[in-house]
Amino acid sequence: MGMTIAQKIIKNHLVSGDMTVGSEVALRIDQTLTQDATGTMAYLEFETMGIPRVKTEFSIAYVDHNTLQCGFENSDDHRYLQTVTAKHGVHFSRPGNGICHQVHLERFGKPGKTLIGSDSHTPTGGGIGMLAFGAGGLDVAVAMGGGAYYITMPKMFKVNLTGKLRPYVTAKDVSLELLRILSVKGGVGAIVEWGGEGVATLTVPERGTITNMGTELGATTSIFPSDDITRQFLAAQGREEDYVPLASDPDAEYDRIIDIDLSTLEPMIACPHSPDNVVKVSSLKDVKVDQVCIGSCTNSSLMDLLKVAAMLKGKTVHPSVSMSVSPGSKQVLTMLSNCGALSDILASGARVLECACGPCIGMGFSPNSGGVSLRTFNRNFLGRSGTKDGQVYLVSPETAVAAALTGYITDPTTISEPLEIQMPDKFLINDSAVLAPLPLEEAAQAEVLRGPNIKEFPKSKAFTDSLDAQLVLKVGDNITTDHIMPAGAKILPYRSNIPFLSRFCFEVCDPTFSERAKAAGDGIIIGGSNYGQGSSREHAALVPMYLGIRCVIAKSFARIHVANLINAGILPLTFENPEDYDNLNQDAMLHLSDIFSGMDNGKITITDKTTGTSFNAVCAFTDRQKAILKAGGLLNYTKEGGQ
Ligand code: MIC
Ligand code: SF4
Repeated sequence: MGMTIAQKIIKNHLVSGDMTVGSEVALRIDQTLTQDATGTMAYLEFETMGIPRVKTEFSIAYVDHNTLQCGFENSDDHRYLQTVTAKHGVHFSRPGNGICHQVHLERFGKPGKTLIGSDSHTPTGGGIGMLAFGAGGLDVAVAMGGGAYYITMPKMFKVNLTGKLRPYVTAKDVSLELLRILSVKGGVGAIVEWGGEGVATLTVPERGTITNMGTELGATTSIFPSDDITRQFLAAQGREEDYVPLASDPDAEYDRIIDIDLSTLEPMIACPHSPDNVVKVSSLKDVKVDQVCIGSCTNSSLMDLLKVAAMLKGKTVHPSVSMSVSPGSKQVLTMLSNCGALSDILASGARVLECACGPCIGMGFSPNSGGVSLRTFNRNFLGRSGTKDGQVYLVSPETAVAAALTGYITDPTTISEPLEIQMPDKFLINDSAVLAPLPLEEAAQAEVLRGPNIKEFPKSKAFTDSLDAQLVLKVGDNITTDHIMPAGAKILPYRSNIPFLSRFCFEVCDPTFSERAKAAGDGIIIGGSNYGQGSSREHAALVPMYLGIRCVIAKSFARIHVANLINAGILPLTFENPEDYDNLNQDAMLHLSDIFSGMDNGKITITDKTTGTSFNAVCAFTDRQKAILKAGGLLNYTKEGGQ
């Protein structure tokens, strides 16, 4: 039987396991990336493992989430990242050099290679034919140390593209259309492969937009073929030698095929507060807009911003709209500046921000109270913008500019002149903001600089065979890691300080959670379906662990979060009968017995001591996962010699 692109890359990197859907496979990882907000933890974990130098082909640390250096905490984090990476063989991309996924696509991504990154949008690399996964920091630390990355062998979905996008209809609209079809749960357990004749009409950055947004489907990852377009992009980036062709076999089998005709697609928009709440832009045309933000790892490429500049040229942003543009990288910003496009953006009244995540992670540009904000980003979860009642919509850059000019949500296909922008034959290459690690001889002597904000990694408890714990929080469906552990300007400087962060855990759902969980001692959280979707931040597991959470029982879990829970030594269980969820009340005392044999049999009985009733929760842990849980987390397990 023929193979899909992903199956071929998995086969080439298989360390152990068999490739049947649902079984565990261990993969050799060629490249790793971290960003600052998850990176400090990942390197603290790497240091704990006691391995002197990374064993990957290429590892890099980006600083892009919090670059502001407001206060010593953030500056200390940056200094720690710069010195720890230099010592251990990791490249360091300085603050201001750009957003990790954009820079990685431009400068380091290679077709056919595997990449894991401590950021959920690492699948952006699929745009250049990499098999790229978002992962928790600890999994990245293990991969840097030469360890394998474990995933459940996914199903294969194919999106078959035909036709060609019409002017002002974009790759972002393709992503939003797929989210409309599949929902934020629709990709769980699957790799989404993009194929069909329409693929040849999409540039690498457009493909990157699409694989980036695949994260919002809950997919394990997304990938495009590596073809002549990929070769041209690599050549324009001065690295044609990194090109290898990649295609699925003609008789490859897919579990599901979805057809999208690019030529009939219209501009789409995701309404508050979920990326799958998608309708046509034309259906919202009377909605007044307060703010427009362009950028993020989804839509900050040179092509995106050249289009933005062309639409803004000679025009003025509507007086009631506040507009920001964050270029994705120093390369993008420099090229915009050299060709004069930057002046067109500035002349329109838009504010140009640093090449960083910025407003996407709530670092500035929070909307006004109740304000409507149109963003070219990938997430519009409640409160993520920094304004709890902000109404955040996700759109393409073209739709964003149309709104910025008119002051209302506007279908861009109705307003403008033709927009003819060509990919450049040569990008401007200057990697001076990427620092190479120290040579081996110097590295051994080099000092790692830590500030007082860098606190110790919290210690987790090993499991015993039974557990009595209080049900400290009951939440509904689609809880995101932004609900569990919010980000934003106030909190991001403390990503290396779990005790401080813990005050904000679940703040948007229940501001009393942190205090109550601490007071309860051992605690249990009850969740609905798709618990832990969104970001890869392992803080959403480490902080609850620090607050005493021992177990989460949900209707279903998101992939990266469930791995992070196991890594943190928190037991993730699924309701055998989802109706049992309805009978549980916050504050109940729960008793779990025979946990070890239950892990083996796949079923654990839980008694609600408050009502005297019992119910079953199920699990399907691999032997390795059981050993990790029993040890109280991956770090303990690794220290005890586990692989
Ligand atoms: C996000 O987009 O939510 C983030 C911030 O990039 C996160 C990582 C983090 O929380 O640091 C992600 O996507 O994994
Ligand atoms: Fe940064 Fe936003 Fe991309 Fe996350 S989604 S990496 S915060 S730009």
